[in-house]
Amino acid sequence: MQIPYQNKEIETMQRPALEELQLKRLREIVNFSIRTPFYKKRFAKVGINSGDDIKSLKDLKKIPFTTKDDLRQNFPRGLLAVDMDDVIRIHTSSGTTGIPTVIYYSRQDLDNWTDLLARSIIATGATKSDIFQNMMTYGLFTGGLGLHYGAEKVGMTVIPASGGNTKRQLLLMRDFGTTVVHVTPSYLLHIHSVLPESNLTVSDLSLRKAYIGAEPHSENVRLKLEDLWKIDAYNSYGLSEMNGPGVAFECIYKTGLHIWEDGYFVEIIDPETGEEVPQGQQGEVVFTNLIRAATPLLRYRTRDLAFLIPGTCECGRTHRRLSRIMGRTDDMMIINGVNVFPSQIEEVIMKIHEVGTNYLIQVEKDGAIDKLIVKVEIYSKMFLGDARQLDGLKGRIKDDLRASIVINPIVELHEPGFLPISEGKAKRVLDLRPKF
Ligand code: DLL
Repeated sequence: MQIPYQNKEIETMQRPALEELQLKRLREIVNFSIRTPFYKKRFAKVGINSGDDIKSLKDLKKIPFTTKDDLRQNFPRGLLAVDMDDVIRIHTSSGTTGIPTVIYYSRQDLDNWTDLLARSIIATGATKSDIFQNMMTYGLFTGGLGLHYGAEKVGMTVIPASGGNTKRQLLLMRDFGTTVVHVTPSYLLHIHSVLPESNLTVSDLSLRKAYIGAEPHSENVRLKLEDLWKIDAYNSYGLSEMNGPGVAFECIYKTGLHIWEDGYFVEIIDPETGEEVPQGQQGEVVFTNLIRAATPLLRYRTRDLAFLIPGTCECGRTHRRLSRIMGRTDDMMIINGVNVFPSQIEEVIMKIHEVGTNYLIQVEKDGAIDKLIVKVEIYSKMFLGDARQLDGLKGRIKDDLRASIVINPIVELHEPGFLPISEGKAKRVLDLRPKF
């Protein structure tokens, strides 16, 4: 079988040469990092004064981990390593309390990222003849613009549809003959359920492939999507802190996600001890971005749990494969592809003085779509007043939540004592979505 490569030399590079390339890039990135007050201080503590002090890849382990909190505490420019005039784009990560995590990109950074996305697309067998509809949200979220530029680089015809408006998505697919989509798996399931209302069937459309990512999903969800749509579905993984999508992507064999190791140095650690786990064992994924100068991030703890798949892939690529994401080490929820921490919700509702102390965050499935219900107890005197006052309060809570978490929740108001009181550690989140 003809294996499609974008850059065969790099993609099939023998491991010693690949590691040599990683070392060269790591040294360069250390030189950029040292320009930031944050890393300068960190490196001083471990005796690193320049990239030359990194003698082998093992020396990376001298550098302490970087966390999301480090990014927040150094907001907005504490991790910026180039002149602001050289920054041509900003993305931020969803799912942070108050302060977002910001990533700056220089022109070269964007070119590097785009290149990896083009590589990912080509690895799935797609070509310039494909019509690509990007259903990931355009904006500060990296799923929109990231894939967009990658697909243009491949030469595909790009439909920048962004998320939502399902009937229009289907019309675009029909009218322009979309062959490839990039989408969250839950949304692609939902779109299928809307086909009858749009008087369409799968055979009226030309879809052949879907790139599914930005949220956890099981092998069964992939198989279901492939069966419903009669397509091939490829797992697409990434995170804003590592540019966005295109960190790891499945090739035509769909046996795990190739981590583009010339761009990202991967470690899998025991989240408790920080020590590297044996190959094949599940742990927390840690990445060092080797291809971004404007916001260098070294040994970034993703909080995602996964493992490296032993052995090599039939495609001939030497870049190792990551398993699907098995869970998280923190309480971050992903609701319809948007990251939300319970603390964000608490922060909003506790600012509203009519709200009492007990609340519950419930997440459930409504068909394929995630539904967020925020149940709050309010002081009983509120129930004695005007019903319009209650509606007003509900509306206010909803608006404030939407502004903070970018998700439209259902808000329920309850009298004190309605919600269960937990003895000991409060259980604030009830996630009723099926587990995998
Ligand atoms: O979700 C980037 C992205 C966009 C990836 C489009 C793929 C497609 P963030 O908003 O920063 O960035 O969220 C990153 O989402 O740490 C994982 O927990 C989760 N995630 C992303 N892709 C997958 C996936 C984008 N394929 C966080 N499977 C990550 C499971 C995923 N979880």
